[in-house]
Amino acid sequence: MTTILPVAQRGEAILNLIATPVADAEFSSDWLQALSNAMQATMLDRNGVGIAAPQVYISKRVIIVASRANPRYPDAPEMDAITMVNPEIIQKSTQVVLGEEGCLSVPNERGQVERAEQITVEYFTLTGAKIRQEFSGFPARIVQHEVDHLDGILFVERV
Ligand code: K2U
Ligand code: ZN
Repeated sequence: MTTILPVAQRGEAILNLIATPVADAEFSSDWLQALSNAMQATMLDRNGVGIAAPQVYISKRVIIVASRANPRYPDAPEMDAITMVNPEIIQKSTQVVLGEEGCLSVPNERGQVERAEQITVEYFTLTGAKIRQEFSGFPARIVQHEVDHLDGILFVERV
């Protein structure tokens, strides 16, 4: 059964917290899988290209990144949704790029945000496998936007 969760809106304290890392005991758990499924269903229901657990009132370091072509980024790559647990951006290009962003927690607002063009992210899968992956362009933007959520930062604070 698909669970659509309520999405926290700007001004709600949960969005300003530093989210807690997922504990080792939670990897490969039904709980973590259910959280990922609910986050993905909620993101898709809102036509998002990403979502962070704090946005659905869970202050844990879990994000989903799911780039797809959209009106603002017509040439964005289509990618299978990636669930990242305890993501860390370990490298950022000096080259930055300005781009339009929105946020499921800040409806009816758009803004130009400067992000690193290319990043390297280390994260864990739901079963605890450690992954190191490079992203550039729109997917890199989404990762940076979602990791900001884990650190209590909304894109409007970067406009
Ligand atoms: O975290 C969120 O609130 C989801 C945002 C993610 C996002 C990241 C980078 C740039 C824009 C948005 C939602 O996807 S907002 C809806 C959206 C979708 C495509 C392009 C712009 C905005
Ligand atoms: Zn957002």
